[in-house]
Amino acid sequence: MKITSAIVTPIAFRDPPLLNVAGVHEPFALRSIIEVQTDNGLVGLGESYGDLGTLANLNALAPLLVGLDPFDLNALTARANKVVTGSSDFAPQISTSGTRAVSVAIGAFEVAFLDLQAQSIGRPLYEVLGGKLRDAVSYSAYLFYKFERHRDDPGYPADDWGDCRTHEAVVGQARRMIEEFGFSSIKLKAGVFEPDYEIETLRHLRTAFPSHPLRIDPNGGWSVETTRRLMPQLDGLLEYLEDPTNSLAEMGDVSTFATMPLATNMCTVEFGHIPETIRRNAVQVILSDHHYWGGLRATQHLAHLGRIFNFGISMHSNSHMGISFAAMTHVGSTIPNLDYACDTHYPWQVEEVIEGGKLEIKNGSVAVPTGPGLGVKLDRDALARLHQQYLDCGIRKRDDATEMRKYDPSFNPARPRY
Ligand code: GKR
Ligand code: MG
Repeated sequence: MKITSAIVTPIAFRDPPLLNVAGVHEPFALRSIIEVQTDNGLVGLGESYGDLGTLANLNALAPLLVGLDPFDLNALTARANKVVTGSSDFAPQISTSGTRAVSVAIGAFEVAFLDLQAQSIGRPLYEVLGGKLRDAVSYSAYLFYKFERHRDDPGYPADDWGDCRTHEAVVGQARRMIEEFGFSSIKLKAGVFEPDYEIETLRHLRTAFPSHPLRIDPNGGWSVETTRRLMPQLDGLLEYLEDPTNSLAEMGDVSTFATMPLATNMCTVEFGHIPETIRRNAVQVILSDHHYWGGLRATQHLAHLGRIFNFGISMHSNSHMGISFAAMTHVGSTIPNLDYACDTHYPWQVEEVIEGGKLEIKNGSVAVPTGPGLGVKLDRDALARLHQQYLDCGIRKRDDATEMRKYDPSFNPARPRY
């Protein structure tokens, strides 16, 4: 089996006006869809970021994959490293910075390679990852404060979640997520309002859902001293506290007085960050993400380090489509120490690029696809439509801060905000 072409198609899909410390989501989120074709007529799929920097790397790498055997993941690694860093070494150096772009490029195509490997033997992808340990992977209700509609976009219909900036509206959002999808844990995206207000929202959630584990994620919006002041209020309320502060050093400081596990998808984001993370005992849970850790096998490696160094594993999410969701679910099914329900933005998405529309979330979980490979196929009409949407929307890089200035011209995304 030899690769005959690799195609990267940027898409834009509708995204609600969700609030976070950086600002507010724009009317469209960007992704890239990867198709790798082989001489035996198979197509392997991948999905990654859709910003110009990522697209440049993926487009530079794509032609260099022609002729490779999709089982040759080492060749993929070497070529990704060469394209992104210029180095002829087989693999990126494990340093404290700088490997992320290589990992993103590997991750985007590795999923497609693994999809091809599994399809070629007629087995589901989880089997080439060592086999599944569970039939379904759990996800959490990912709550956001949000505006009712996008500003400056009169043609864009308001979503059906409404304005969610009060405690009651966020509880209503959680109720709907739980009724529709059966989630059994809850994450609140924070860093938007005064922390005391956001903790009051958490208390409302606790009252409405007494047995659902709660998490809050201010994306580094709080200082160490603010987090210290808030700790008595958070004590006993949280399953974990995600990225209250913005660096490993600060997370290490918070860890000395935190009464619950700390989690991150911002401070420990490369293998080179693991030694400092452990040295400082900076976090007790790492949110894996195959898109930037270097693929599905790298995600398994990260989870294995968790077993060695005693940190828990959860999973991070950005706005994404069903190809990523299937990949997350396959790898999640193979990780013994996936201790927490994973994040997903999927309930916020109304458009889809895979055949048959959106994957089903039932009882808070997604069933691991059992068809050959990833178990999802591209809907070519949808791909063409979402690519046209990309061409038309004019967004080329996510910029929540500029979007927020349409509502509040004085908005400053600097962190810590509080
Ligand atoms: O989409 O607003 C968002 C999230 O804040 C996202 O950008 C984060 O990467 O969900 C993510 C997180 O857990 O930090
Ligand atoms: Mg986070």
